[in-house]
Amino acid sequence: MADGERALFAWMRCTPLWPRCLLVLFVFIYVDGCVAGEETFSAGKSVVHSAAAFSIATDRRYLLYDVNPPEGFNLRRDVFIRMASLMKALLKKGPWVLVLPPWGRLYHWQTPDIYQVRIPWGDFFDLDSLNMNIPVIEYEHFIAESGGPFIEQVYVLQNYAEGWTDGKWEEKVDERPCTEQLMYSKDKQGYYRGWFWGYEETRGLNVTCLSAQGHASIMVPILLKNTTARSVMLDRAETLLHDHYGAKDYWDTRRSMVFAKHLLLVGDEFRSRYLDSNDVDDKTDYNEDWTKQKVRSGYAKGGPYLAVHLRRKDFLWGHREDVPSLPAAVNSIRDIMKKHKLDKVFIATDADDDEQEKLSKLLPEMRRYEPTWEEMELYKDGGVAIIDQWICAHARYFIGTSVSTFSFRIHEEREILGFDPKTTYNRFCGDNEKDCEQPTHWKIVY
Ligand SMILES: Nc1nc2c(ncn2[C@@H]2O[C@H](COP(=O)(O)OP(=O)(O)O)[C@@H](O)[C@H]2O)c(=O)[nH]1
Ligand SMILES: *[C@@H]1O[C@H](CO)[C@@H](O)[C@H](O)[C@H]1NC(C)=O
Ligand SMILES: *[C@@H]1O[C@H](CO)[C@@H](O)[C@H](O)[C@H]1NC(C)=O
Ligand SMILES: [Mg+2]
Repeated sequence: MADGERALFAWMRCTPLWPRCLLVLFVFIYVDGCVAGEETFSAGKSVVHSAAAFSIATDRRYLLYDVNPPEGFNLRRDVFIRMASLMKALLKKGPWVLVLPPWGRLYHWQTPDIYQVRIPWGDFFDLDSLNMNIPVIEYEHFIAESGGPFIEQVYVLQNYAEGWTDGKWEEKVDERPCTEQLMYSKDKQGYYRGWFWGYEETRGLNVTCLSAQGHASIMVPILLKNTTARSVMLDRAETLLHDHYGAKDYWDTRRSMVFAKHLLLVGDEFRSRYLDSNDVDDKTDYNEDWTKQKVRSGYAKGGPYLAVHLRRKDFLWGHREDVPSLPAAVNSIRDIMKKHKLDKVFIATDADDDEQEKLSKLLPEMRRYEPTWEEMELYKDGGVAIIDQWICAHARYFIGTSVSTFSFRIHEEREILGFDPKTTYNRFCGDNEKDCEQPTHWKIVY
């Protein structure tokens, strides 16, 4: 796309919201003077669209974060929500921006010969939509804007070594000796190197361990009073809890996590080609502006297929009680298809080749999204996971796997689209599981 076209495109995307676009410039000038009002960044009230808007804000501080390396894609998406609520608390006090931690080096993203580090959020999510909730920038934007690959203060969060004293819960944060081996080491200049998302040249100027117990916003006083660093990274951010799990703030952030357009198009194309599914017939039309998307629960009908998320791999290890064998899963699938008069079934799974082969013998009519090598190279494991989730989110009926965050994110997507909870909060039972409790319905809050 030529520059002129890109500018026009950006303008066109801005057009329906143009009073807000102007407001953004105003907001940034305002923020620059350090007088950001409480309402400045509340969800849906401000829209940050253009790079021009960013360059005006020079005094802002940067919040960076990372998550325990073994954690997968879908728990990381949950930690983003916790950081967003911390950001909302910080924005009441001054101009902060959240730096999105590049994706990569994830345990499950092992497709050979495909380079999967330093992946920007824009490859998976729509940045304009994220920015309508809280101000966010990509890591490379941070390097350019802040004057180099330096993070002034790294706080490594950890639990209290002594656990909860007296079994009494209280919220607290204290500087403490590191309880685990520090994943950062000093270079010749005395700066810290470590895993900064594959950016080898990035350094932390100071690394300190903090024991933290509480909700994400307990970090507000620390960030405002205990450090003057302009860029602060919270490593092991999953240590912090949700401020308001399942409340409006949670859902606002969750709704802002709109998938990148090119992935939605691939999913929609697959639905229409193989599953007779389209938004008009399925009643799953959605507003491109998530702040305007609001549908009655039960309005969405979904495409004429059953969608299944069948988590395997590490979920099989240790003979988890709540994960079914393949033959048992296929029996359940057949029952559901009969009961709901569906003759098509879509399967999303991380099963290995051997299990995939078994599955296709047991259920020859199943449909899967199978990317070509070129598609895999383009979308990567993360994009393919999103395409699978998007297709699952549009089915007339969905069944997932117990305690899989991959399945949980599909529940939320269906909740946003307005599906009847009965068609969403379902999971397989283990072959010998006694109390097969079904997933909790987290009702959307607007
Ligand atoms: N494409 C695809 N990938 C999957 C599927 N199930 C699991 N995965 C991969 O395995 C990872 C599972 O890890 P995670 O996101 O932590 O979810 P959880 O472990 O199920 O809670 C995902 O991020 C995907 O990379 C699936 O149905 N389709
Ligand atoms: C933050 O500063 C206060 C006041 O100086 C101090 O009491 C507290 O221990 C500090 N907290 C951390 C985590 O450094
Ligand atoms: C590093 O950060 C800690 C915690 O904020 C602070 O106490 C310490 O003085 C800092 N060290 C340096 C060398 O700036
Ligand atoms: Mg996981």
